Amino acid sequence: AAERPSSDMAAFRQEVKDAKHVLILSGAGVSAESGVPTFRGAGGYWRKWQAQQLATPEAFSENPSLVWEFYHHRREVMNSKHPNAAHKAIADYEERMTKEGKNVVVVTQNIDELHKKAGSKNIIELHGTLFKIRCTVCGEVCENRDSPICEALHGKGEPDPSNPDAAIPAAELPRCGKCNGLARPHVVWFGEGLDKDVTQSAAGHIDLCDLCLMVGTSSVVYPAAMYAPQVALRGVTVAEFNLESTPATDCFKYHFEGPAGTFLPQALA
Ligand code: BJW
Ligand code: ZN
Repeated sequence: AAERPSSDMAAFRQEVKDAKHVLILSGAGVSAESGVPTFRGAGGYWRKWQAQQLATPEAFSENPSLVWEFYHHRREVMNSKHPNAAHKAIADYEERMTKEGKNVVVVTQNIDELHKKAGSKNIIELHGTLFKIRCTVCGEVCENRDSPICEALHGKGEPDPSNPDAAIPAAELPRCGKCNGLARPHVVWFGEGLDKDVTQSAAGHIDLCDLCLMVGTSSVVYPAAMYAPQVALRGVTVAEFNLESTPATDCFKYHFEGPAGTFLPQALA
């Protein structure tokens, strides 16, 4: 279809009005205007590494101290970050739709919890959250919002490349409250499967939604990258909100190129 995708906001708003089950897929771009760095692109470095190098089970087993510095830093950064106009538009929309007996669900790749902070209720966190830890020995998962998460990480994790590796002994890194095993962030790293319950409930919305918004994701990380194209294949409208086009753009009916914080409040008003 040569005319695809369209950027006709009035036409899209009419589809928003008619929808009964809306799936909102989000990625790092939705939090960019809150000052949270995205993964791919200039802001994606921590010291000399990109997230793709540190967000792996291999990196953690080789140097758990380094990987913990990285996640500790990102937890601390979130203390001063707040939801932006895009998160708020999504949360307000869910509230209005719920009152009308309709359904809005946010399926996010983000681990920053900004959708929750904005007031969204129906959230599926595909890649986990910064604020849970999981024991590498017994598997126990627990919420953890301590700042710092442990004494040894206090003041560590500065992103400037001139900072030395803190080389914290494993015994002083975050430990399991149950068995004292080494704990790790409860997030999904490259090469790891997503939680079965999480992918199953996401699949339900992919099959049932009658409108889908794809917000601030580069559409390169699987399985999340295939969700919106899958919806589009059913003939359901998908609208992409991004600063640029992505490998998935041509699958979609609408593409709104620009900051999500500007376009989502218009689209969902
Ligand atoms: C704005 C904006 C503004 C900016 N407004 N927009 C099939 C094909 C090929 C490969 C695979 C495949 N299946 C599996 C794989 C391997 C791998 C993968 O996908 N690799 C690709 C990179 C090639 N996938 C996996 O390993 C997944 N596991 C899996 O599939 O298990 C089964 C399996 C196991 C083993 C082998 C095979 C299968 C797990 C992936 C987990 C990803 N984890 C991370 C880290 C999470 C924890 C953490 O945060 O540290 O998740 S990686 C990182 O990327 C993070 C993100 O959630 C994810 C997606 O990034 P996102 O959100 O799209 O961010 P960016 O930065 O890429 O893009 C931002 C976008 O916003 C840009 O487009 C900007 O333009 C835009 N933007 N400002 C609007 N204001
Ligand atoms: Zn344990």
